[in-house]
Amino acid sequence: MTTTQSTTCPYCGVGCGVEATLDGRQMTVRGEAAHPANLGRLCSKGTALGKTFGLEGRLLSPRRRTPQGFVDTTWDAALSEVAGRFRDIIAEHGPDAVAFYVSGQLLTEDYYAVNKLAKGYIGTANIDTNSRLCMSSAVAAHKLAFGADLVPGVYDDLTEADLLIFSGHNAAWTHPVLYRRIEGRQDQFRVCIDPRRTDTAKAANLHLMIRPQTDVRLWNGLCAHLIARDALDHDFVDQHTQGFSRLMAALAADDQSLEAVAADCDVSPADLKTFYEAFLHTEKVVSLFSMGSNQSAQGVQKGLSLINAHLLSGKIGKPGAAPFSVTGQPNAMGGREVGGLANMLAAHMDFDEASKALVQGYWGSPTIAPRPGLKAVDMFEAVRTGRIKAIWIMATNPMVSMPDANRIHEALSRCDLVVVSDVMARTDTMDMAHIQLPAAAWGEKDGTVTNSERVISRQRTLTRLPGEVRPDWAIIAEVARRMNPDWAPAFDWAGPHEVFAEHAGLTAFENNGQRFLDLGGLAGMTRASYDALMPVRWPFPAEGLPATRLFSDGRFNTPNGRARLVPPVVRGPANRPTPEYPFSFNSGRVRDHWHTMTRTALAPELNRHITEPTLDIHPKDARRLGIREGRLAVVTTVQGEAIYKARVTDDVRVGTLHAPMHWTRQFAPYGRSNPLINPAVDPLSGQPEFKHTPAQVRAFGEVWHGFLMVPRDFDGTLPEFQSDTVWRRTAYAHADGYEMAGTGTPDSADFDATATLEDPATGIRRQVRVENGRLTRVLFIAPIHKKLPPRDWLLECFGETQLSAPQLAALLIGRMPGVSDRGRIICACNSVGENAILASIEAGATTVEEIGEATRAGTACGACKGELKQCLQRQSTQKERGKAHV
Ligand SMILES: Nc1nc2c(c(=O)[nH]1)N[C@H]1C(S)=C(S)[C@@H](COP(=O)(O)OP(=O)(O)OC[C@H]3O[C@@H](n4cnc5c(=O)[nH]c(N)nc54)[C@H](O)[C@@H]3O)O[C@H]1N2
Ligand SMILES: Nc1nc2c(c(=O)[nH]1)N[C@H]1C(S)=C(S)[C@@H](COP(=O)(O)OP(=O)(O)OC[C@H]3O[C@@H](n4cnc5c(=O)[nH]c(N)nc54)[C@H](O)[C@@H]3O)O[C@H]1N2
Ligand code: SF4
Ligand SMILES: [Mo]
Repeated sequence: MTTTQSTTCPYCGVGCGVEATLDGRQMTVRGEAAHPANLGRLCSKGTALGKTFGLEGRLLSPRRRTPQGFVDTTWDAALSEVAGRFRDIIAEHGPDAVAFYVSGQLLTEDYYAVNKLAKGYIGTANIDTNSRLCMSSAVAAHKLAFGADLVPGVYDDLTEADLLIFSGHNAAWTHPVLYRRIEGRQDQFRVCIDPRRTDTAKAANLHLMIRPQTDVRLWNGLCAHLIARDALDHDFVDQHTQGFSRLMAALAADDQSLEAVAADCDVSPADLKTFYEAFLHTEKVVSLFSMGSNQSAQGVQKGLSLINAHLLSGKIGKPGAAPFSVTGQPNAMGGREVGGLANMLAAHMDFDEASKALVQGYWGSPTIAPRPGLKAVDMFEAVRTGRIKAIWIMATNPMVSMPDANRIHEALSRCDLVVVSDVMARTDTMDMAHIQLPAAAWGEKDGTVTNSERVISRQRTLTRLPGEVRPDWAIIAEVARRMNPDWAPAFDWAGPHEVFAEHAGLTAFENNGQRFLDLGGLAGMTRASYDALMPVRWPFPAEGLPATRLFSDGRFNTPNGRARLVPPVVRGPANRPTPEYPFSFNSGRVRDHWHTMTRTALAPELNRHITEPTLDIHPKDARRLGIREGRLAVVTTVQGEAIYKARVTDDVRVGTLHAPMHWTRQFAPYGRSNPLINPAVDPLSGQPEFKHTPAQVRAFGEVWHGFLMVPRDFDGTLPEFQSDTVWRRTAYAHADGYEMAGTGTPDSADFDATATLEDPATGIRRQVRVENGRLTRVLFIAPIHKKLPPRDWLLECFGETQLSAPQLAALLIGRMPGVSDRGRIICACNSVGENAILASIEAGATTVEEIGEATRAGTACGACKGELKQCLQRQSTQKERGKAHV
């Protein structure tokens, strides 16, 4: 039987509507044409949702750790143990001895349930979320400037704007569907502010490739420029803001001349002037800001300085004019609404006495957390030092994603009780659990998420719950009921619709227009109306939907209704590079992977764009340090070490390094970024400085390299490697491929080969095993200066149930004459490799559209169009060079 449902993509904060059709567990997806976020579009990750919906790797029953490893247990035993041990620890050490670390990938209902349990019943605010790593600087800046965590922009503003600024935001890769909206606006001027030349930067009209962490200087300079040129919106500043003279005095303390600012930011004065003048002369300006802004020890100040420029010029609350912090995770915004951050109580309320009384009154709860709890970095430190004795982690993988990851390992190793709820059986964090709880995944549960533009959408159930999995909110409610029978009525929801209705009710409770976050219009939600809920934007008070745009009447959520112009202060030279660690190490995302790869690594299409962790380093630095393209490089920081494949490119600045955040112990134990990252945080928001850690780099000096391939369905266990072998794993359609290298004797990765070819003269070894006509192992090893064959054809051979004679004969050569390699996959949706794209250009394609006609690349989600353009440019410069030689 097939069923079709409207639901919402579980990846990024764009929040695209998805129409999913299910036949058994076979899923096909389409972008939902009627959804306001995507109007029918999906990116490569959304398109591949069907590929990651199988049960491969899922945790299907609760398990507990024993000395012999994890064993299945019953829900009854697992829940009683979690409830009992939390209760005992609280009885002995007080409520602050337990903690919850949750996630912007929980649904609003899950988030609400756990926040209520922690703050209203246990009485601790030790509940923080991975949004601390993501949005907390923007949250703090919004609260300071607007009086509450309010995002003024909506997606329509992006197409409405005449000047669009990407500040620390690689939207082309991280919010692809949103990015595609602006394609139709050829006349829009786009500025990208990023120390790296990203795809977003390459497509912009102006790229300010600033010195890392100089954003505040840049935006302050703009504010000073607006003042000096008398380009303020005086009426707006007079009537709707406060703090102007203090801001002006603070700005005047620095030399704000174009030359001085340009020198500090290390951009040309001419480019800086172009940016400032464009801002000054354009009425409709949207400034998107994301992780390059938030993930900094000055994250809040970066946000404030950008917001100040909009307030001074009145470019806010109008169509096409807004400072716009985009959310990363699907429900980062929903989590902020329920108050899942340790320093917020609930529903945009803080820990003042009035708010505490209000929330406790609404909940009818026995207690209320008296004060803010520990923020993520401090929380794990308290786990490490034993102040926190039990932690429950839900829907996040802190062993990979927290800064200074080795310390997280230390913390969780020492903790008395680690409970982890996840959908996958093996993650780096799951491996640390005492109790593992199997959560229902996307498509198996009902709930709501709120996207970047405050639109609440439903995620809907598509299939029965597999195995014994349960939705997160239901697990939390059951633990609460078992912790104390008196609490049972407060956690006795009949379904997520009741949780949502209660949450909506709290936002409206005794509100009277005091808090802009008001979902009163949704408070009476029944199951039927919840099931039928169409995407809706808040605020949504009981009296009906107000204007789309916040602040359109110039009224902000501060006591006197005025926005605050807060002078951004930059702290001293903390966290500066040193002679020992002279580089600035930056980290972030690649186009086709989602965070710690627990889901996207299951989709071969998504693995082939970037197959292994790479380190971007400038040619000047690489030359000086003897680091070569494609060879391994070792990065060290005070905190740790990681080994990456070097990509020598002037897309990064001299003195800076960049690596992806995604790889884990399971895919590249040596290529993990977060053991490198210092735990410096913004003093106000507690957000870690993921984008900047002082670092050193050197060549690894491998003397051999090779690859191993095993069938994907082989036996589920990873091969054993020599301890000095650096390896990375990639899942392809039929086989797992391991890239290997080392400085000592080559790894033999022992297996019984059915054919071996050893060439003592060259030092090349090739081994294969064929069983009943099927290929079951391949190992190629060569000295580093010898080339290895391309991998595609061999990988494809794993899909053959009966290899032909010519195939068998070619195995040890590693390639089939006449069969060409696809190369790096550029278009993930249609699986088109670089080689086919280059061939189409050779054959005469001169535009992205013509490449699409010839190869289908770029004709689905379009996220690769930037790269197609770059292929065209590269080929034409090569031709030019060729001509010049003749
Ligand atoms: N493909 C994909 N998309 C995703 C995600 C994913 O994992 N994969 N995750 C989602 C999530 S949770 C998030 S938070 C978003 C993040 O989305 P983005 O913020 O766009 O992504 P990042 O790559 O983390 O960082 C953005 C840029 O900040 C730049 N940067 C570094 N230092 C500075 C600086 O000092 N100043 C400035 N101006 N820029 C700097 C980096 O070079 C980088 O290009 O993406 C969401 N979308
Ligand atoms: N170096 C570096 N580190 C970073 C960043 C960076 O830019 N650089 N960015 C930071 C940012 S912005 C973010 S948002 C974080 C993200 O980091 P994480 O949150 O750690 O990353 P995910 O891989 O998304 O983890 C989500 C986990 O939840 C599981 N899961 C999925 N669905 C469900 C569900 O319905 N219920 C439950 N219980 N589990 C589920 C997944 O299997 C996975 O294990 O990383 C941060 N870390
Ligand atoms: S842009 Fe892609 S990842 Fe983000 S919600 Fe849309 S389909 Fe999902
Ligand atoms: Mo994020």
